[in-house]
Amino acid sequence: MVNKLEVAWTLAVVGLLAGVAAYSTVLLYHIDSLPGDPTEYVEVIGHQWDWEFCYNQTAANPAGKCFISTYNLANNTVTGGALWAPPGAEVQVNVTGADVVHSFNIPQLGVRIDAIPDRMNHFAFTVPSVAPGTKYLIQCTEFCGTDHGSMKSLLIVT
Ligand SMILES: [Cu+2]
Repeated sequence: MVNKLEVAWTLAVVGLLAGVAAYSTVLLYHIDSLPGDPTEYVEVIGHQWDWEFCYNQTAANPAGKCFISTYNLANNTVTGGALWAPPGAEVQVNVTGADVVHSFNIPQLGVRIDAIPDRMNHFAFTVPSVAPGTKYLIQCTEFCGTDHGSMKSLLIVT
């Protein structure tokens, strides 16, 4: 009698844990899934101490160029280039580092992904449907040397 009860509660716990494991596995698999057809792909490269953005060929950017972005703290502008995306766009960023470990972060949009040399990390986010010209600060959030604090750029809604 005791034996049957022990077997029953052991099997009940095993069943419960197997269910939790199956549910977690499915959830973890989907949590990292990227959109099948993003509006825009951008390669983001962290350098000491600037962000570089590379775009695929489009009608607006036929050469598919890369831009090194230099941030000006005094007037919240960038020169050289930025992360440009239209409102509502599903943007997939492919993030790497050129020299040391950086971290690509857009705090207002909950975007944060490490930029690691010799590794390509992927992340997708949706640009809010806001007015063109809206800016979101991009900043490095992994200490990467003396000018880490000024390693910033902008996401500019086009
Ligand atoms: Cu940094």
